[in-house]
Amino acid sequence: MGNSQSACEPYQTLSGNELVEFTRLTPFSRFEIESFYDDFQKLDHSAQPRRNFRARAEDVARLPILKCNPFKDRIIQIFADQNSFLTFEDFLDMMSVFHPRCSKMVKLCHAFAIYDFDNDGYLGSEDLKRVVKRLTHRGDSSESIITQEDIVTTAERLMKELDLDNSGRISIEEFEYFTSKSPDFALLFSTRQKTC
Ligand SMILES: [Ca+2]
Ligand SMILES: [Ca+2]
Repeated sequence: MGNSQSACEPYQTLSGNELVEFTRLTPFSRFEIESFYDDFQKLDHSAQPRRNFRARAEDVARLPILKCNPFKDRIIQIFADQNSFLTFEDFLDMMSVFHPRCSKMVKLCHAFAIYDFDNDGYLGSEDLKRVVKRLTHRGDSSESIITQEDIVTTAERLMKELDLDNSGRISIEEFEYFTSKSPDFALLFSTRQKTC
């Protein structure tokens, strides 16, 4: 997504060309994009708002759509750069995954990547334990409402159910098969998750 205006130009609003481009490349309406842009620019606390502003991951994590999501850091990490900053384009790409019109396959691939904590392309036992722990966290703390023993038992049960070829790890194909019967996985990218 290009930016036809100078990076040094003070922030005013998105240009007509940018709005046309963003509405073409994302599922959002012009109004939604302008609203997102306002929200995004509010994360810029510098004296003079900048067009090339990049938001810090920890600031993005405090936005209402993410702040109660137990995987917010993982979600943001996928779209942020190596230094944990997001441009407005990165932000729009991330918000697109939350959109109801975003395809199930795109949501599925992102969910798989978020659950794959060690980034080895599979969901292993340790990944599942971390997923279960986060899904059962207590309020906004990192503590689970179930015991460590129950976390391990639940992760083992999940592994047994999803690991169709008994390889000891879950491939994206096995994950896809599971989620085709259990659509709740998409709640990870639901805009309804607003209470912690
Ligand atoms: Ca893994
Ligand atoms: Ca397997």
